[in-house]
Amino acid sequence: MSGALKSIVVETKIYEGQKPGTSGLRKAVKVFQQEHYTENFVQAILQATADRLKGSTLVVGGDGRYYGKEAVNKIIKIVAANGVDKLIIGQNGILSTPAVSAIIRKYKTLGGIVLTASHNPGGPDADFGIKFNCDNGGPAPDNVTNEIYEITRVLKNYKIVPELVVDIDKIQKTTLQVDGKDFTIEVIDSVQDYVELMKEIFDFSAIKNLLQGSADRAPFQVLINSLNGVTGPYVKKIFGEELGVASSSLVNATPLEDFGGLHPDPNLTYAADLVNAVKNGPYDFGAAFDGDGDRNMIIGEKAFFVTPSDSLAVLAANLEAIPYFQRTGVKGYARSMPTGAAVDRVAAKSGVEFFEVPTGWKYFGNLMDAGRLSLCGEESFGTGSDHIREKDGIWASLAWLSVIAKLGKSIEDILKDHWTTYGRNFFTRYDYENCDSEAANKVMAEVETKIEQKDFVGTKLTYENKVYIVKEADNYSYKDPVDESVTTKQGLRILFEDGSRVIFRLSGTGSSGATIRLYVDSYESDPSTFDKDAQEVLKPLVNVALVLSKLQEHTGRQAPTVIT
Ligand code: VG1
Ligand code: CO
Repeated sequence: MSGALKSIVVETKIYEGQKPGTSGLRKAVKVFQQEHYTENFVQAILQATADRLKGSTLVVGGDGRYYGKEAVNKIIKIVAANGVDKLIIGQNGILSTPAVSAIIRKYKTLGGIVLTASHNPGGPDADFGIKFNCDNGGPAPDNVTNEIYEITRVLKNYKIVPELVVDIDKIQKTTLQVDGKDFTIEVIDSVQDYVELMKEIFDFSAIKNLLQGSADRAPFQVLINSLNGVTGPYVKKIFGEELGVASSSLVNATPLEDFGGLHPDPNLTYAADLVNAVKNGPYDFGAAFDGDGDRNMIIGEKAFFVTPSDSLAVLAANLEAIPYFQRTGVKGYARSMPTGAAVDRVAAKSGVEFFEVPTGWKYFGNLMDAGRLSLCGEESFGTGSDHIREKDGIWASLAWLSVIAKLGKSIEDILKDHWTTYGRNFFTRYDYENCDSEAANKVMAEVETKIEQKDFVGTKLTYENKVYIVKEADNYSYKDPVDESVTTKQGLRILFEDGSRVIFRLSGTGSSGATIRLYVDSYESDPSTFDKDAQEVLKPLVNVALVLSKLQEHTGRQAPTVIT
């Protein structure tokens, strides 16, 4: 390809429903494959950046799922036609979500396009997704995604350079002439920038010493499962090459277009292989990550499960184990609203500022940008810090290994000590996936009608001999302390006098039907309860929630699809 390239304008047709959810636009691959569908959405993203687009640099990459490369090739052509100066592309179209965030920040780009449906399955009959991250490296906030959506509803055409073809499998930098001006394409190593960042944040030699053991201490054995998602190459580089972990302990570490048929969601159900291997094997530590690498699950010896809410709290209490925080200090902690409240107690004890935000990582960004937030997390296996503006699975596993190296204890002992100091928040989430939308709406309406009744506060809800008195109930809304924007209808909450909480939300990441999420959180300070099974402790509250919502009646579901 040589000489001058020219853009053309393609008349298009409008597609309904290009509304980004909790994290980008997620639909079946077949939906994205429709003529103009992907092009429309990409053009809308670019138009939403308005006058900042001309002369800018953008990043693109994704989790390697089916349709990713085709989407990259389309994006190259559309970006070139819209007056962008430079496009940075992960080799083979591969970049984890945290890596995109890191690259946006490092090279000060206008933003990045992330090609992923995250933890949703991949392949020709599964899901694809497109997400836009802004110049702070974080997921576009609501005002930007609303703008993108509004543009998709009126879009008449898009611009494209049909002849522009680039080999994205080869690391290279090329400058071409497009419409009489320079357009540069840089295909970069997918892992290098991210690995450099991790080495600045963590003490790799301390972690390596832990993993390799010494004369008086056995090696600390880890098993890392990438679920055939994007983290494979990052894991091989960091855990394999840098930290010396044997490749036999780094499993499913090659990104596959269909994740090898796995559901790349690191929880007890979908990462059961990891759980079983750690339960029956010699391992001290197990970690799994989701398709795009922003989620993590951490388990200890014999598959001792660390709930994400506890994981956040333990890291909060031990941040001084990590060199990055020794340098920056600890500015604040935050969690999403449904996340178990364990970190609240660490914040209260240490006097560090604390925030509760709606579900979705985009709500943490403003607080981080304002220098008020260092560490945050979500119950959905998301943990991260202000080193970037996305949650970060590999970061979380390195953070845990740093804490373990510092404390010299097993994961189980670290958790038990934590509960002894702070008490224990028991947490569970029930997911009812792929319900009929109408039925799911009925469940939500049932709860909303009840909690709106004037005398609902003070109501006693009972299960066997347990009595819960309603202290407060609402449809959660949030006012951002930085820009004062208000976000409403973020989940139905029932707060009880003893501090327990029950929350109902509809998922915003599915591609069809509706997923109902029921979150239950309660606090115990009595040490004799700490060893109990969370399901047993929370059973009365779960039942109260099921009766109140008539969930089983409305949906016909006797049991959830996934229990966390
Ligand atoms: C889910 C999680 C939420 C998370 C989001 C994106 O959203 O509950 O906490 O931020 O996924 O994660 P929802 O609307 O389905 O509950 V990821 O790793 O899929 O980008
Ligand atoms: Co993800």
